[in-house]
Amino acid sequence: MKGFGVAVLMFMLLNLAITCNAQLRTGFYWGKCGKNSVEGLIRGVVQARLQRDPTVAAALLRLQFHDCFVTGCDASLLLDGPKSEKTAFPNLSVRGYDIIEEAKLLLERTCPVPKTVSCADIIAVATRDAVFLSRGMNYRVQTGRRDGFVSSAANVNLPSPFITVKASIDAFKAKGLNKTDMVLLLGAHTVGITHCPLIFNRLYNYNNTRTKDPTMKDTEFNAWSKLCPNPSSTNPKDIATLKKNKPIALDQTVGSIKTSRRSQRSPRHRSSFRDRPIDCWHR
Ligand SMILES: *[C@@H]1O[C@H](CO)[C@@H](O)[C@H](O)[C@H]1NC(C)=O
Ligand SMILES: *[C@@H]1O[C@H](CO)[C@@H](O)[C@H](O)[C@H]1NC(C)=O
Ligand SMILES: CC(=O)N[C@H]1CO[C@H](CO)[C@@H](O)[C@@H]1O
Repeated sequence: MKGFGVAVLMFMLLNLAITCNAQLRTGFYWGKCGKNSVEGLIRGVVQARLQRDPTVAAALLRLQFHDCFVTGCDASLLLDGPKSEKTAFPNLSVRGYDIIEEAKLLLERTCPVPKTVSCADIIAVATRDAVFLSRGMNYRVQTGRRDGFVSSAANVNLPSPFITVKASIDAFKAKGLNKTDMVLLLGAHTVGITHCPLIFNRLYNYNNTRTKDPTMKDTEFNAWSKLCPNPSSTNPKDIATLKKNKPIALDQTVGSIKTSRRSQRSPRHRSSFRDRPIDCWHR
């Protein structure tokens, strides 16, 4: 079921990309990196990371979702800069940049022609591999994406984790995605965990009332407060693991399953990957 959901999710993400870029095809990189397999090299990086940290799959799914939802799958999420989303937003819960960086560096070192592989493709392939290697489905990823180099604050429209379900449905609808898509996208990209600080307000201080959201059922409150008992925690690593066979219902706000929040992007920042510049999107 999880594998199915994730595969559908990826299918939708790929569709988002395809509508923006008609040249995508399976095996775009065949023969473009000497005798090396581009996808094989990326998979090696992901596999090594996953062995050390199984949460990498969720991190990459979320990274791809955030990238694709805003201006398509163009790696614009990787853009750095003094006011870029990555730095302005409390980014500790957004992870996986370093995996993309590691794969990019490996490809730059290995392929005879520099800048052969786009970061947008690395994200798509790495996410697929992380899903598959976490016992999800395998699926073909079409490649040939170009990295974007424009990033505009006006385009940032990821729904906040604190909005109502209705508002979330509308936000997805504006992207041509329906309720099924929404549930899969919001649910799958956490792969079974959520961040406690995102739901503390509903559990312990709803609308500054110092008590729970009155619309939250007691059974639900009991379940969640056991998973997230420390209301003062601001540690983004404070997470609740959701039990596979005991789903906690999605109720009238989506915060409980959602972890996305966006801040402003600054226009046109070069990717610097901290102090090591990689021209991720100019190919
Ligand atoms: C959403 O669209 C998909 C096809 O893209 C379809 O399979 C699904 O049933 C739709 N869900 C709803 C709630 O309309
Ligand atoms: C939050 O509290 C304010 C008053 O303090 C009230 O006007 C508002 O309707 C409340 N909002 C919700 C969503 O309960
Ligand atoms: C990947 C990234 O940009 N990480 C930054 C997150 O924010 C902390 C502090 O705000 C920075 O030190 C990280 O470099």
